Amino acid sequence: MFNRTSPTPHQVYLGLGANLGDRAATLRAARARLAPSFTVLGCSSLYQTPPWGVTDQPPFLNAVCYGQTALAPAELLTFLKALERDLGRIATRRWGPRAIDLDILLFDDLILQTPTLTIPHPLLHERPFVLIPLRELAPDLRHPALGTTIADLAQALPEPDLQVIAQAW
Ligand code: PH2
Ligand code: MG
Ligand code: MG
Repeated sequence: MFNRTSPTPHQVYLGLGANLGDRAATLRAARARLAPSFTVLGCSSLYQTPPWGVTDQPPFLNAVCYGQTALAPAELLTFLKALERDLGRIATRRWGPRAIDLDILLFDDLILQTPTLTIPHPLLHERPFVLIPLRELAPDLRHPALGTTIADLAQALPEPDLQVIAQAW
C-alpha cells in the first residue's frame, strides 16, 4: 500500500572557500548548516591558499567535504546558493572576494551540463585549492569525464603553494 522507500542518497564532494571576514568561522558555520539536507561524512584539512584566477584579493581558506544528499543536482545548487546568502555572501565580480563559496565538485559519477550547473565542476582539474584537499579524501577517485585519478591530476599541478592550517576544524 505504501511505497515509502527513501531515494538512494547521492555521493557528493563539495568545495568550500572564503576570503572575507572570519573565514574559518564562516566555513565551520557552512559545514554545520549543510545538515539535514546534506549529511557531511568527512572533510579535508583546512588550507590557506593564494588567490587563483583573480590574484589581487586576500588569501583564501579552502576545504573539500564529502557527504550524502537525497537532493537532485539542481536542488542542491539552490540549497547551497541560499546558504551562501544566509552566511553573508554578496554578489561581486567573477572570481572576486567572497565571504563563502560552496561549489558542487562531483555528484556520483554524473556528467551534467546545463546553463546554470556543470558537473564535475569545470575547473576542478586545474585548481590546486580543490585538487589537493580532494586528494586527501579520494586519491583514487576517477574524474568521470577525464578518466584520470584525483592523485594524478593533483600530481600534474605546478608546485602548489597551499598551507594546512588545521587538520580538524
Ligand atoms: N575561488 C575562486 C577564484 N579563486 N582562489 C582560491 N585560492 N580559492 C578559491 O576558493 C577561489 C580562488 C572562485 O570561485
Ligand atoms: Mg568557486
Ligand atoms: Mg561558487
